[in-house]
Amino acid sequence: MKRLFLAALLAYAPLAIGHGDNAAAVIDYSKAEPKPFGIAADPRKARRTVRVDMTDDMRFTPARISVRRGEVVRFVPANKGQVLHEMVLGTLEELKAHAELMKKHPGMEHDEPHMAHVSPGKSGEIGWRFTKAGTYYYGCLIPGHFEAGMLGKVIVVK
Ligand SMILES: [Cu+2]
Repeated sequence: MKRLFLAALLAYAPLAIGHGDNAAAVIDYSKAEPKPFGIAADPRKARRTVRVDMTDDMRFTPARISVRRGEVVRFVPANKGQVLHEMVLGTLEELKAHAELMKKHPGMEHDEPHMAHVSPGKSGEIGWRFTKAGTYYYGCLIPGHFEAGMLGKVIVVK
């Protein structure tokens, strides 16, 4: 199972969609693939914008967000530090597996609608609909950052 997931990650890696700093890139939300933690959604349809600051002390602020099931959230991760940071949504298991993969392949390009890579001083955007109640996470998977505790929690309530 884990092996399959990693293989899938590698297979999708070259399909760079390009958001974050390339906010102009177009994502076709009608073709969004459901994930265990929800589905990509057009951020222009969001009623709510959640700004998340990312800092070089390896923290997200806020580090805990509560959303309603079905609600489209527009996340705006802002990099307040001096180094690259990213916001990647997922289950804790997926984020851990992905962080391991990033450690093994530091130059690995990964880009999908549930993540934004953000250069210092810039901000990115993720549009997401959480389709199931539960606890999900967002992490920075740049090698060393996740391990240092760069992790936040999304509580999805009914
Ligand atoms: Cu980071």
